[in-house]
Amino acid sequence: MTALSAFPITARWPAQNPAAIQLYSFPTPNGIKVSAMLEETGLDYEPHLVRLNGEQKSEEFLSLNPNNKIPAIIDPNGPDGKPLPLFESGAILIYLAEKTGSFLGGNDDERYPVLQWLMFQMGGIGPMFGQFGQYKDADRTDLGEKDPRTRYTNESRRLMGVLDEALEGKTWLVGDAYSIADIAIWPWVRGVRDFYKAGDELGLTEAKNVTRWLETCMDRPASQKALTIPDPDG
Ligand SMILES: N[C@@H](CCC(=O)N[C@@H](CS)C(=O)NCC(=O)O)C(=O)O
Repeated sequence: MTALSAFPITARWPAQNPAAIQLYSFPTPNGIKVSAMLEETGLDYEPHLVRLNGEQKSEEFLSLNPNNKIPAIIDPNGPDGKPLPLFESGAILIYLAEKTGSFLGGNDDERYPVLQWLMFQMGGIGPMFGQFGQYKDADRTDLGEKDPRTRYTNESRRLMGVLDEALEGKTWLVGDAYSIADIAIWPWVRGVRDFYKAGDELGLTEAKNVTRWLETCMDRPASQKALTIPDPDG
């Protein structure tokens, strides 16, 4: 049994070269980002086509990325020589850059600006250009499933569900310590509940793990302090 065969995704997309990084993707912009990086680095990799006609929602694919989106990878030779499964193209780019010591800026001064522009893409360019593409051809009198409010509601509910599952039986999102993964997400979940008052609409009320986790995050003195920094009445 190779290390890879422990990953259910390999039953549907078998590895011909189990020593290589396994790439599960489709050539959309987010997919191309990772393929381009793999080509640039010269790392040995094996691409698997995941058709976006529902294959990304198959049980096998979800076992690697519960968020049903390409790209995702498994590096059979990850940190400490152990296999590393990873999704989210930005995280994969950072991982491959650190693994190869390349494309993270020419020196330490450039590292954080590189990450800044990567986040600019992940948080701004990708979601906004992508949503533009979703609605570009929408018939304004009959939006049907393309109605933006329906799409954003459904997608937000789906993401809440992914988060809830990720927090099953866990205090924190990753490992056993509070991390920037928790810090980045809880203020948005709180915003859904307290600012948008959309806890029911976006599935937070039924997401028991997220609700518990939000309370734990918000109980931290630093979190409580952060709610009024800078003082909005100041
Ligand atoms: N934030 C994710 C976004 C990935 C993403 O949106 N992938 C699209 C293709 S570009 C996808 O797989 N969509 C299928 C779906 O949503 O069901 C990343 O950067 O990896």
